[in-house]
Amino acid sequence: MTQATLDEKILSALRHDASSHISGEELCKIAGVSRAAIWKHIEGLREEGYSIEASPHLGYRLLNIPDRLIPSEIKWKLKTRLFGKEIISYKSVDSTNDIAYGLAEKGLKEGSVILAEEQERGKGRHGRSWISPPKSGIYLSAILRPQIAPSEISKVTLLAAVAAAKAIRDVTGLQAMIKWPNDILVNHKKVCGILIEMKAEQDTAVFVVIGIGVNVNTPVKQLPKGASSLREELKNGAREECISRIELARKLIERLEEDYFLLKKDGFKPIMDEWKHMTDMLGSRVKVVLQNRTFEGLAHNIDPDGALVVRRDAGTLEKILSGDIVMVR
Ligand code: BT5
Repeated sequence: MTQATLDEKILSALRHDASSHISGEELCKIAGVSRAAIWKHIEGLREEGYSIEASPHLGYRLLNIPDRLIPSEIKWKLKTRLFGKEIISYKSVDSTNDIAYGLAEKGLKEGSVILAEEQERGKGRHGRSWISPPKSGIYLSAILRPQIAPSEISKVTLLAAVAAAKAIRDVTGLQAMIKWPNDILVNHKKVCGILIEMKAEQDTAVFVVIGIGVNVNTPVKQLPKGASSLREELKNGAREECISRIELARKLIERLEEDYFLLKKDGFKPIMDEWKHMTDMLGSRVKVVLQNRTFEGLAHNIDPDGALVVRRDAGTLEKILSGDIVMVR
């Protein structure tokens, strides 16, 4: 039996009824090892940050789990059929998207999730970087193998934005809003960004990597101007404690699966409808920044492929597939 599975057995027995103790003898039976081995593993779990009470007469009781992105903690109570069945979590990586891309090429299956406590070279779009301080944010990449044409990739971006905004709302109650194509804002400040990467062959996507970065408990001074974290925005609303990254990561995975299955079953329309309910940019004045030009206009609509349609001042409609949008206030 490997260390991980024994730890897992002990934890799952402890989690089963966290309000009462479980005797050493019972743990021995469940795990199939000696009392000395149980003790050694309890000590190991404590070193990892678990708070486990040991009382000579009553046995062991789980008091607290560490707020680390531990796969078994995220999987505990995860309500999915496919997503998050495989979760690989790293302490530090260059970019979770790069890891996920490499593993997807080697055949890692759909729904697998890569997480990291820190990214040293977190990626934004168009070669930009994503600041990824340790232990306070979520850096997550999920592998999808959708049957779509490469030209439909915007649909996946919008799907990921809807899923991320809903997960943030579920866990924090904050009014997370979407800004096309890939920003999640709270009080007009960016708290989450999404980077979609794809490997395509001829006319189909071989796999897609959805990368999501969320500033959860991140101190604002570590973030670029215009950015914030969920904790910071909650503080303004008087809640002081840290937000559970485990709970949010679990919710992100659940929402991604739910929306992905919805896309497969009913097509893009329901996702697009939800997207429109979670944005306040349609009808607003925007500056569109493309690689070789910029212009202003009114954000008019999202077209059936997920592109932004902007009405230029001369009245013409322009479809934007990829670019940056600055809100003009
Ligand atoms: C994004 O790009 O917003 C996509 C971010 C995706 C990050 C995730 S984390 C997991 C996965 N692995 C990766 O390597 N990446 C993905 P873009 O729209 O280009 O925005 C980038 C810009 O946002 C930067 O140029 C900064 O101005 C700003 N920025 C950088 N770090 C930020 C942060 N932590 N919070 C808010 N804004 C940030």
